[in-house]
Amino acid sequence: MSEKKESRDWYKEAVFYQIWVRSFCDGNGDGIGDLYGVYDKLEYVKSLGVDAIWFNPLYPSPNADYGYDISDYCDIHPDYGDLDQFKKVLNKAHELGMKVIMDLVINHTSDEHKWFKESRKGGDDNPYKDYYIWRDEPNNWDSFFEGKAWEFDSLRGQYYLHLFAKKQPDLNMDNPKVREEVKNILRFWLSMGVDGFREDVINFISKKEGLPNGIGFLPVIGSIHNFKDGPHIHEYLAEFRKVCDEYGAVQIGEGPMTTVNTALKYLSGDTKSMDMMFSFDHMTADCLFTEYLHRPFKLIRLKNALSKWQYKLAGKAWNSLYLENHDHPRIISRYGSEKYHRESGTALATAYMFLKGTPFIYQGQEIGMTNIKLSSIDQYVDVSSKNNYHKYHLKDSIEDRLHRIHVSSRDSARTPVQWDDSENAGFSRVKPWFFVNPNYKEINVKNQESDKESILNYYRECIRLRKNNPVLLYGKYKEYEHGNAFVYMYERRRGNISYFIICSFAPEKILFMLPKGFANHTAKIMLSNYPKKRVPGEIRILPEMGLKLSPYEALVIKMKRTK
Ligand code: TEU
Ligand code: CA
Repeated sequence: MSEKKESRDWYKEAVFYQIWVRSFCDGNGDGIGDLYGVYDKLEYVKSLGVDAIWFNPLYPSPNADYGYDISDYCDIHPDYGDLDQFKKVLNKAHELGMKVIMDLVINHTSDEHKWFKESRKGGDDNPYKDYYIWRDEPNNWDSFFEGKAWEFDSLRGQYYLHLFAKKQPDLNMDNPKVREEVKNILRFWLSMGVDGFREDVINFISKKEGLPNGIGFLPVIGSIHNFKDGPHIHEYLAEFRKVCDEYGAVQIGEGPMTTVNTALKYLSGDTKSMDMMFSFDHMTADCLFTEYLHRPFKLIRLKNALSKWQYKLAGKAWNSLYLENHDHPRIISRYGSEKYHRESGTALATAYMFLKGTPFIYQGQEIGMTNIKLSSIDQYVDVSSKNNYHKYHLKDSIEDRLHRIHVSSRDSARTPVQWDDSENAGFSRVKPWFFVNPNYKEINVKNQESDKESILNYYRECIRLRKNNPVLLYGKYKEYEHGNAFVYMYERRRGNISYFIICSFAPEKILFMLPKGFANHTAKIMLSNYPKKRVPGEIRILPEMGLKLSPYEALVIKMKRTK
């Protein structure tokens, strides 16, 4: 155990792959992705060069929020297999040299969890009575997913709090019994051999005493200060950290609306309870707060967010790096270009994979899967997409409202993975549980395996270059030409060796003037997404007249620094 403990820092040199199992691969032919499919694809995952897997919730769930409404924390959803199959997957992943982390969702359970069913009954000697947050009168908080944050329960004769969907009642973390339950869940999975947790909306679990009203006229946002980074958050997380310490388990917190300063409290000093936090700032370069409030993409906003986190965490804490996950639409459709699919997909990979921190790759991102555009809201299944559509912009035309869903829906990240060009994209022998993106004939793993310049093989290149490379792992970050609206350029430096990462986000050719002092230096090309134009391995003299960048051109060059 102590050996494992000492090695917790493995996450700093790791690349993670995220699996949303329902859409990953169907192994038993019922149209739903499962752990049999995962088992068969572990060699593929390994072939990317990744070191760890994060599984979205695999537990029994009525799927009101696709797994984030858990009805049993210590079992596997029958759609995905059973505990034995999970152990097989875990062991095989370990044999292949990959760690496995689970999703821990403890802000809320499903309303079908035994605890909630019992809690509804009330009664003074009921041990589950105070497992949830019950009140005679609701306050004015909104939920994120379904109207007001309070729902009346006729059996108990009281209202319960749900910050997310109605079927996701919030646990009462102030109750020590609930915290004991959480610790038991941690121990259950850790003693099985799991290597850590991604902890869902972890900054929401402690609510302000008395649950005061929020500022009424601002939906959701107006009440957030009453439950984000709440009064006891760091005490409670210290209790959970202690359990994780016993096993050397890695903890990654998901914190909606986390700022750098609040994140640092979780990541450093006396209150350190997490090894990394998922931040959201860089997810709003094309929207306000959330993708549904869409605005045109601006590279400057992306650069602001990335640089802010790079600079402010430097020397104090470790970043997590991602462009996609199960909650966000596909990145090429957002920050890149479906027209320049390969070019922008590889440029986006270059832009984030070499930042300081641990990169996460979401299933399908490595082949550049794009957003799906379904023709009616009834075809969507995500609770938040449906809610947004039915609640906001009701005066707009159906087309306009549907367009908002096309650019924002979480369902775009949840279409079946496109393995090949056969029926159902090779995801399943039968009709899949959800729509396959019609572009699967062109965009699929099989095609890209055989194409040296594919997005898939480019991700492999990125991971290879990053691996065991102290400059790219630990070197200092510095951004250049911040004001440039089309090019993101940064340096990773250690000692006298620097890597420069240059990515164009322009859909046409541009001339990029290198910063002062760069001209006439020799540089080695380490990676390029136009490998015929700039051959990796070649040494070039940097031009005085600027670099002619092709659409979405990205390159990594290595230079010796003299000062
Ligand atoms: O996400 C938290 C979160 O901030 C999102 O719900 C966000 O508000 C939403 O994606 C906007 O569309 C976590 C999980 O990652 C998400 O899948 C769950 O739905 C949510 O918590 C509730 O458990
Ligand atoms: Ca299945």
